[in-house]
Amino acid sequence: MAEGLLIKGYNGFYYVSSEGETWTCSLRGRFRLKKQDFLPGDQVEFTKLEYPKGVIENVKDRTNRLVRPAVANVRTALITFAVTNPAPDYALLDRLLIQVMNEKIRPILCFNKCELLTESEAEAVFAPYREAGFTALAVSAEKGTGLDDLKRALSGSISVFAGPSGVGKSSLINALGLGFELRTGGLSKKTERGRHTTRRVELLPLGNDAYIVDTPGFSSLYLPEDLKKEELSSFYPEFADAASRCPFRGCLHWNERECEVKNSVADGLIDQGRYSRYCQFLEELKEREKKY
Ligand SMILES: Nc1nc2c(ncn2[C@@H]2O[C@H](COP(=O)(O)OP(=O)(O)O)[C@@H](O)[C@H]2O)c(=O)[nH]1
Ligand SMILES: [Mg+2]
Ligand SMILES: [Zn+2]
Repeated sequence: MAEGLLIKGYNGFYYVSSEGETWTCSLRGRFRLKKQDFLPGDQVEFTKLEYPKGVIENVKDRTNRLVRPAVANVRTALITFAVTNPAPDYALLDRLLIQVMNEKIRPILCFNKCELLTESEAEAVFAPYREAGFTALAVSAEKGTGLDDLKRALSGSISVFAGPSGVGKSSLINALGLGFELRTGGLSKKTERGRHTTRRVELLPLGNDAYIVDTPGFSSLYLPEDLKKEELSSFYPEFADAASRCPFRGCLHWNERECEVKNSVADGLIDQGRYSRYCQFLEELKEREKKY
């Protein structure tokens, strides 16, 4: 039996990509009876009929599934911001990082519009994240710079975008992609939202077995519902070394009298901004836990 990747579903048909060809598949009747659903990102087994027709026989176990957008087997989230115009909202960036890591999805930070700043100005924008150990790429969709690095980072995985509107996500897909033209710029928030609710999720091929979802995910402004304040620091890889030396067990790196994380912030070894936002999130979690 042939194997392939489900790219999108539409009107009861499923488009399956396999060895460079796209097959238009229907389902065996028994799948309609079971509550089995099929999502973009699913690895499926199918029987080839006369090209391009096929029948899906089986779906393989998923490593994960996102609800919004509804996609299976997402390995990478491309958290995208502009270095300027608009300047990054770091609190949102950190919230997105936490949400993505909480789903066990690999975050890649992508900073677009780099041609609008000097190299050192742009670097100052993402330095705290590189120093923390995250992959942070500097790109320009407009000038085409950094796109090879980005392609390499995405190769062999299904990725979903995260990030606010206006930072250049659609422009990046157009710049990376193999001939699709997504609408960019000039859309009011309202139209954009309206459009996304009616649009179906689709995986766009970027070559090298890389696929990206055309609908952004992780738009929530809230920290994950199940997150406990004791777990928050696990989303800050740059705290780990100092945290292991904190004298108090279960140190929250907050108002403890002695704390190696706070010392490292004071010594300039941990970014002050990242730490301040950590404290802000910690208070949010404390408030939330008080309510229950
Ligand atoms: N200067 C500059 N502008 C860009 C770049 N990429 C996108 N833009 C512009 O930013 C605006 C928003 O882009 P769009 O792709 O629609 O962003 P999205 O809302 O994140 O999908 C558009 O006016 C683009 O032309 C870039 O690399 N440099
Ligand atoms: Mg867009
Ligand atoms: Zn501490």
